[in-house]
Amino acid sequence: MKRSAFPFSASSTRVRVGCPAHNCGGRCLLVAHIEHGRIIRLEADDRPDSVAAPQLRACPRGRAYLRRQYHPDRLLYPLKRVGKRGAGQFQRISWDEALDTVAAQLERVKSKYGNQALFVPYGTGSYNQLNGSHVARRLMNLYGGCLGIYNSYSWAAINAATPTVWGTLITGNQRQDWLNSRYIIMWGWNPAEMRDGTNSDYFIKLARQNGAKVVCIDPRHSLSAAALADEWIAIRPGTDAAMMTAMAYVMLTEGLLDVAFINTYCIGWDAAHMPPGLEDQESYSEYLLGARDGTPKTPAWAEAITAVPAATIARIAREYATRKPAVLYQGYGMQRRTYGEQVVRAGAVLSAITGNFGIAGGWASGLALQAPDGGGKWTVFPVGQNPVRAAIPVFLWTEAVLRGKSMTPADGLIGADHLESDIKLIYAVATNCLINQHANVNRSAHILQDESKVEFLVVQDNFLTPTARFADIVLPACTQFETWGVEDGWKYSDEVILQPKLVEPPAECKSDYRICAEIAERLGLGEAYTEGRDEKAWVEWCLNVYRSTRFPDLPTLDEFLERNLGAWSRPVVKPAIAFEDFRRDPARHPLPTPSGKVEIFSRQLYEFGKPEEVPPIPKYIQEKESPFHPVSSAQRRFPLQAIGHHTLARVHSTHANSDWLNEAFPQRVFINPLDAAARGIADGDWVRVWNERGQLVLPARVTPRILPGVVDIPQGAWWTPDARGVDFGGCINVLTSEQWTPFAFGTAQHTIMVEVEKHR
Ligand SMILES: Nc1nc2c(c(=O)[nH]1)N[C@H]1C(S)=C(S)[C@@H](COP(=O)(O)OP(=O)(O)OC[C@H]3O[C@@H](n4cnc5c(=O)[nH]c(N)nc54)[C@H](O)[C@@H]3O)O[C@H]1N2
Ligand SMILES: Nc1nc2c(c(=O)[nH]1)N[C@H]1C(S)=C(S)[C@@H](COP(=O)(O)OP(=O)(O)OC[C@H]3O[C@@H](n4cnc5c(=O)[nH]c(N)nc54)[C@H](O)[C@@H]3O)O[C@H]1N2
Ligand code: SF4
Ligand SMILES: [Mo]
Repeated sequence: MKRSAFPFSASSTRVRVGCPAHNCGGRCLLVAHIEHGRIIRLEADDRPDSVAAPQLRACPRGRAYLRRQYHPDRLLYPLKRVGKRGAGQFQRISWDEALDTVAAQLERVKSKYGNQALFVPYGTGSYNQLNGSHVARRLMNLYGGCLGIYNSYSWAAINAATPTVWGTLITGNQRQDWLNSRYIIMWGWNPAEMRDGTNSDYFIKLARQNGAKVVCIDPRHSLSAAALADEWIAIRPGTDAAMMTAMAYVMLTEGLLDVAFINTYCIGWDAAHMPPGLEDQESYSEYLLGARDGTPKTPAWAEAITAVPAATIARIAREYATRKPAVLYQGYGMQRRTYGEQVVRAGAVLSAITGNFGIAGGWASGLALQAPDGGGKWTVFPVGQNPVRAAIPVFLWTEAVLRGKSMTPADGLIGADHLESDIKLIYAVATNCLINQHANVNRSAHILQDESKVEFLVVQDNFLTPTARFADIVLPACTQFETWGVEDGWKYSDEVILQPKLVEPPAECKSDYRICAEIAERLGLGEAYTEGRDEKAWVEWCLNVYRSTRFPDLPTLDEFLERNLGAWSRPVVKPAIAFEDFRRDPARHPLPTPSGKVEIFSRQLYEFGKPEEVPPIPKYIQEKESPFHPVSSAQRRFPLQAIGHHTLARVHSTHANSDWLNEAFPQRVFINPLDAAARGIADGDWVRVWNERGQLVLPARVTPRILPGVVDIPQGAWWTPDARGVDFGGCINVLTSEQWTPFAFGTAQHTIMVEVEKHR
């Protein structure tokens, strides 16, 4: 490839550049063709390819990026609201007026209510170090702080539950090790579509070429079931813990387990191996055999719950227990549910009792950040310390608006036993989580419409999103091709990717960093915020951090630019294996759990004191909104389970307005022919989907690729209500519930029931 000259000349140039770092599940390299100050073409990584350092191959979203970059609806000027909150009526204003207003409101709310009234919500529009919500967090931290958040919409239950078993989140091997595996279960995992680290699908393909059998367990015949698996097992959503439990039952009763091994490495397996002082508690084998509750967790028991035939459950149990080494990889969709913690623990325990941890080709299930160090450092840009210690679980922001002052640690509040203020000012950067991506859109809209609650709302984005329509001030951010940036991998990371500024921002757009710096200036914090650096200088600063903490051989910015490197990858020649030491010598290398062992029984969960919803051993618990509720209840009106998978068409709601991606992956509700026939619905018909929280109207895709009784509305389409509040955009969050999981206080957005009928 031709070298490029920086800064770019007017003539044609080809530049390697990181695909804009949204929360897309990957991090890839693009080659941008630039002519006369405009990007005219994007191609995929053209560097040499190897298993140790594979090309960072782009997906359709990256390849279609120019439709977003040059979209006619890009925000170009600051706006101020002129109509009612949420009505979407705005007027163009100057940057001075916009930023003076934001600064004045910050000062007003801070002096009236204190720093706890200020809030920067979860927002994942940019993981580029120089853009996105973290640059606003730095501003807030310098300004005395704002109400903190912890956890995420992505991984709430899995983040909280994984360490209750393993004591750490770093339970995964580096992915090149999958090539050593003989059996891989993709459990609710869809890496062919839901990017989960660039190249995860590629490594599964290589493992399969090496002879691994791949099984996919998903209510949908997903792209991964089609492209990567030898077998698809359709399962009823929210019941995976029952299948996992029955698998353990089969292993136990058929003598497929090495009990001495289990008792060496684990605590809580049987009555003789319980934590000291808790010997009278129910052990895992007692639960499996039904010794206390009278219900043996047989495959037949699980069949009635999961809709998976008992013989299949037993066969998968035998295969996973004997065809070693084996990987049980858990996706995250099934933990975004009412009892999301249980499925995570049940899966982790299966990997432990079968001895599939700490060995090449195995996999200690759970979140599985990669050994040895957890992979990427999501934020190296120095956001600083938040002087406000109080933090809420990110999913509970509406509670902090409605009743912040009465929230307590029982609501997941940490760092304080109460809050001094409700949320009064929101500075929303790179997020659609106030409306589109949060649960129960109609409820969130109602809350935000009330100007006596959130008194001031500023939104900073590239488009007038459903969230931005509720703003008092809208600030136009440039795209990541229009400023300097740098990023590392998504979950798995053995690379650093540069995002040189390719083109000038259109009209009056500015970078997130520049906007925050200009607000800082007005608050008397200009120098403290920038430390004299512009975006490019901070990129150099970040490269130095990567170099000193993870990648000693990382090139300098000048080398990156001169050689048009785009990305730098550390080859993985000898993949790291999680828990290798513990496996070799558990006495000398105990796990960082209270017992030093794998905690099938968790004392921490026991002490949490909610055994019905947070049992100390993993259990299947029936969800509140489920097909099993008594027919007299509301569930009878809403007989179908609805899930919303992460589609290849979008990064959540980002790209929702892309014409190319919408043509390739039109937004539809996927429904089984049996359910469709019962309702007189034909493929392509417009249907109404509703429950007690809202309704939407969209086309139906009638397909046997989804289990009967389940519908799927891919999450992330833009909420587009008509005058009566009926959504015509296909946004599943008009139907989802704001209820949270019992231990992690995380989103349970996938647990909902709906009804579907033909739209007339
Ligand atoms: N029902 C349901 N809801 C879900 C999920 C689900 O599975 N089901 N998944 C949840 C998950 S896992 C997540 S992570 C969240 C994601 O929710 P969000 O974090 O809200 O992610 P996006 O919807 O992509 O919104 C990001 C916004 O950032 C903007 N943006 C992009 N780049 C930039 C930039 O450089 N600067 C600025 N200022 N703006 C930028 C985009 O235009 C977009 O409006 O959604 C959650 N919501
Ligand atoms: N293309 C694309 N890739 C993405 C994203 C995106 O928006 N688009 N977002 C990224 C982000 S931020 C995140 S957090 C991850 C999210 O990754 P996940 O949460 O894993 O993604 P989902 O699509 O919600 O769920 C994965 C699979 O689980 C299935 N599933 C749903 N419920 C159940 C269940 O109860 N049991 C079983 N067995 N399967 C179930 C779904 O049908 C789907 O095929 O994806 C990342 N990658
Ligand atoms: S996976 Fe993410 S980084 Fe890679 S091309 Fe797709 S959108 Fe871009
Ligand atoms: Mo996510």
